[in-house]
Amino acid sequence: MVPHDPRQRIILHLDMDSFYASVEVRYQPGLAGKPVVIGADPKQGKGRGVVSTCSYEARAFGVRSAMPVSQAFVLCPHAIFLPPDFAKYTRTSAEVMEILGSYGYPLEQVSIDEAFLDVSPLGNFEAARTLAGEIKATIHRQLGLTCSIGIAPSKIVAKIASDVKKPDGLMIVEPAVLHEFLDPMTVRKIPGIGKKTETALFDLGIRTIGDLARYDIQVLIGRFGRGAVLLRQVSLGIDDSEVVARDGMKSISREMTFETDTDSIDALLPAVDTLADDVHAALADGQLRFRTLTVKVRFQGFVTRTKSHSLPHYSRDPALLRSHAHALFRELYNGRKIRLIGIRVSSFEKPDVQQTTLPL
Ligand code: TTP
Ligand code: MG
Repeated sequence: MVPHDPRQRIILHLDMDSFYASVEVRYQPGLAGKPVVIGADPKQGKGRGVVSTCSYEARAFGVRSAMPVSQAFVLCPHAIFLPPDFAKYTRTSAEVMEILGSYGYPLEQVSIDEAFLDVSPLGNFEAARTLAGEIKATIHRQLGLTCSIGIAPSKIVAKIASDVKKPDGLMIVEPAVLHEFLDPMTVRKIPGIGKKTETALFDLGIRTIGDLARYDIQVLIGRFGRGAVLLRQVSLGIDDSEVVARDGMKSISREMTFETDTDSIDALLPAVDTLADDVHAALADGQLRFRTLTVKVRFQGFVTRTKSHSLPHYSRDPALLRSHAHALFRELYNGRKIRLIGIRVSSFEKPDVQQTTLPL
């Protein structure tokens, strides 16, 4: 037997499958096996707004997150279109996190439906595989939901791995097969690489993560600046960041990327409203009140600007949240095309001292 290297980390990343859609199916079992689309009302193809997510049955028709609902309606008119019910999703998310937390490893929740566990104390990847099977079975038994899990020596690779066998997947990347796993993959599989960076990399002749790992670093730095070093590290599977267990939440944020960059205020303001309502649902579910609101706008070309405002009192009033979000957004809006909008609330009222963990 090969002795265990104590510096060897084993990181598990879990991501729920078609999360909002699966939760709806759980509440309405008659929807099982059908194309289900969660998002704005498609209004027979005339609706504005975007798809939040959709079931894998709807994905077979080409429907995707962030796509205009009007387009989803064209692709799959017989789909069942449902409005998002954020309170339900936040509650279910808390249930998932509770199951994950119950194993006693450091847990870092990174979004409503994904989290990292640092399971290094298990000592080997086989034990981690067994644990992953238990977690998947428990979530399925208790919540009737499936998830996908990736296990790897670093957070970034675990996250890439959880995505490759979706839905209901389990992918283990041991150190010995790290490069075999990463090299043939398209660069788009790296979290954070969107269409723009992908195109810029293609222009340099870089298509796969292996291409990126071998490319002249000086040329990369010339093209991407400091980001190039990070890209190179990721391409080699290097990521020393720790799983940061958090006791209680510091902020709640939601963001939305548009299918195509837009400067239309008729598309942008409803997006701000949707995000504000989504944040409000999470606040209400966690019984939290905030003081600081931040709006983020990413323009075409990736220039990102944020504006914050601190209220004189703690609040979770949905109308106030919307109106301040609108005001901050209007300060940022300059007529240029926008790629992404985000809203974050922070500076929470101190919860009951007994309460050290908060549901999302
Ligand atoms: P994801 O984990 O990205 O997507 P998913 O869980 O729906 O599907 P997958 O099986 O591919 O993981 O996001 C989690 C939830 O976040 C998703 O169910 C809905 C929401 N979401 C949006 O509202 N808008 C978006 O653009 C995306 C990507 C997600
Ligand atoms: Mg998911």
